[in-house]
Amino acid sequence: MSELFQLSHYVRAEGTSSAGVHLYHEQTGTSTVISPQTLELLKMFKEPKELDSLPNQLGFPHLPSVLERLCKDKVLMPVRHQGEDDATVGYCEPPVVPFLLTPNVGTRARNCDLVFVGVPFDLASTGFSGSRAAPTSLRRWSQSMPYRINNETLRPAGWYCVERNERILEGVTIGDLGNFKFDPAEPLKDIYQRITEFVAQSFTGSSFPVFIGGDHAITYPIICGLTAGPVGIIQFDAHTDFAELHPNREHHHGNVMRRANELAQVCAIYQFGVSGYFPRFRLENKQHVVPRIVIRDPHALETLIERMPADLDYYLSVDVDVMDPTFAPGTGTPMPGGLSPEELEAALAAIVSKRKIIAMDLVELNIDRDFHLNTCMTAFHVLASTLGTVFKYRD
Ligand SMILES: [Mn+2]
Repeated sequence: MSELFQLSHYVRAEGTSSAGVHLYHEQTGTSTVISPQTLELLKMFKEPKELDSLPNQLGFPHLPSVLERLCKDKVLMPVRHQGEDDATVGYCEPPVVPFLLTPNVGTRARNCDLVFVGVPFDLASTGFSGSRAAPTSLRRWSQSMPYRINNETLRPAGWYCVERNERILEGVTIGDLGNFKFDPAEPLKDIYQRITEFVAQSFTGSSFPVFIGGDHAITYPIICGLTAGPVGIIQFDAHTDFAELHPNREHHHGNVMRRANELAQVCAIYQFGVSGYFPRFRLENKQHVVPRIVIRDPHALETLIERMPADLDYYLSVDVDVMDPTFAPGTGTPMPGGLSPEELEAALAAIVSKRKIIAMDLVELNIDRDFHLNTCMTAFHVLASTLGTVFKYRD
């Protein structure tokens, strides 16, 4: 099989003149003028194609030279085959159904603006296991929002949101790296170590990664690999996840934030939506607990956000159990009296529009406990809305 080529993510159509259609390449900063006929040819390369697979009846007298020029101008780019020269792909298996049906999977996902990764790990859950199925279930549900390229601009079309009366994620390229692979018989510390290595090798550029758990234990090795800091953590969770650590044992989903609190690069941990009864409760040095009454009062929430350092990068971690089990029964350790999806969505929008988020995870979505996929669809809705806001305010 000869090499596959695809329309570069960085090319957009700027308009037409008597000379033809003007293309601009965001990465090289160069402009190219092509004929309307060549534009039709380019649209065939929204999906990967072999150069010599094009039908002869396209009517181009000099098709090979046209293609050669498009490749020289980096309008058409070769698609590297999965795993060919990229060690990081070895950490993942390709998705059965990609998030939002994006064609950018495996290696091709890496340079996208928004990159999904599944971490189907639930071996550190003290409650019900089952969150390992969440990445694939969310992907299936996400098919209701298929990723499309705008035929005029050749850029990602995004989606029109009725409630906001605006398009979200327009122009944002989206990829799916697949699911992080591990052997359930591996020692936990080895799995965590490889998650850290994988994250450190995969996210060195400007991509915004979204990690879909899995249980909450994955947040610690992700942060270790993602940044040397300084970083703040914004956590939405019914629990603090500050249970005591035990010497000679790995962390689990119930004490993952106590472990994160030990990291030098973590400056602060803001915990939104914590509830429950504790025999003993003492805040640790970096820990800020934000009760639900503050989240439900827009003015109180604004005041709190103003107190969060403005020049800090933040990692966002959303545990679906912060929502009430009425809306989100599909979780390993449900807690009554939680947020409604609207309250969660509004609070997330208020925060991510004012503070810089560098990456996020969505954890503890337990499909085995998820009757009628309530939690899956609710979590996906909140996730799509939040990512829309993140990219609206991103530099
Ligand atoms: Mn949690």
